Amino acid sequence: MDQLISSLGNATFENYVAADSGFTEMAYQMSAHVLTLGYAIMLAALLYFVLTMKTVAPKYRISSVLSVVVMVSAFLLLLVQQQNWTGAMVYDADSARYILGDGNDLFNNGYRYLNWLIDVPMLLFQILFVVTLTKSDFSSIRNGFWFSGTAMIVTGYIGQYYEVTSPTLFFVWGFISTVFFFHILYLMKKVITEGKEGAPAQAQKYLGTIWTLFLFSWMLYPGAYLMPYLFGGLEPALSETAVVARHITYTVADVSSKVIYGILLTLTAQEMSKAEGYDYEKLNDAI
Ligand code: RET
Repeated sequence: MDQLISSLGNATFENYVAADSGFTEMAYQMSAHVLTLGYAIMLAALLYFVLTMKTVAPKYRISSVLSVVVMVSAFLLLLVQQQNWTGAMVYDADSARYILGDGNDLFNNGYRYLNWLIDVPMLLFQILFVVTLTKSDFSSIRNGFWFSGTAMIVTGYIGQYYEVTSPTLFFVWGFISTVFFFHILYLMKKVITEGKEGAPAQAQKYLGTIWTLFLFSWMLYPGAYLMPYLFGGLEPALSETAVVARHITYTVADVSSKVIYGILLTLTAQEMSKAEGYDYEKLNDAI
């Protein structure tokens, strides 16, 4: 077993736990189930965004289109992520544990990071198609979102390879990523504050909720990145609880930051559409 551990190199801590103690039935299955729940929700929500497209005035529909793009990409990548989990582990009857299978892929969260490369810019652009900026320049905010979003993910993607082998590199890359994250939070706060000005009262309330949801759901990602250390202190914890906690955290974060966020933007756009004379509840079926 120790020899196996020493040959794991830059593999993420999930593999080290598999090689060290293996996973109990409960830890393995809960992980598989929560990963499955993740992609199933994306497919279901895809239908919501397609079917509600016409409940908002045409100029807001790009927001729904972006949600559709996010759902398709998240569905596919989360499906692959789930298969990566079940493909990497095998059941070992001798120890009654799930351990690393031989010859297959190891487990890696990288699919998620690559998914974010598509979804993070889309989610950030999305709100720009719903709100009207009163002071800031649309293209400079858009470029800031794109630049910092991409830089945050690429630096975090590099850092996650070192979560077991080099805590120093893991924290340095994580820190650089966090600087870009703060820039995104700053820009988003600005967009929401300006967006509230002149918006109907109910839309303002939704925008307030979107900011709270944004803070909560986006903070979960660095929490999941840190998970082996949240359970282990200065050393990464080889704990199956930490593995399951990471899968659950990512899934809650994905559902909140993509699906609930998209629904709240749809509701905001519906209110704004109504205020501009486009009330879907009063339209006839021909439209
Ligand atoms: C990383 C690395 C550690 C430091 C920070 C991170 C932030 C990640 C975030 C990801 C958001 C992803 C979303 C995906 C939706 O599809 C990269 C984990 C700060 C905020 C919203």
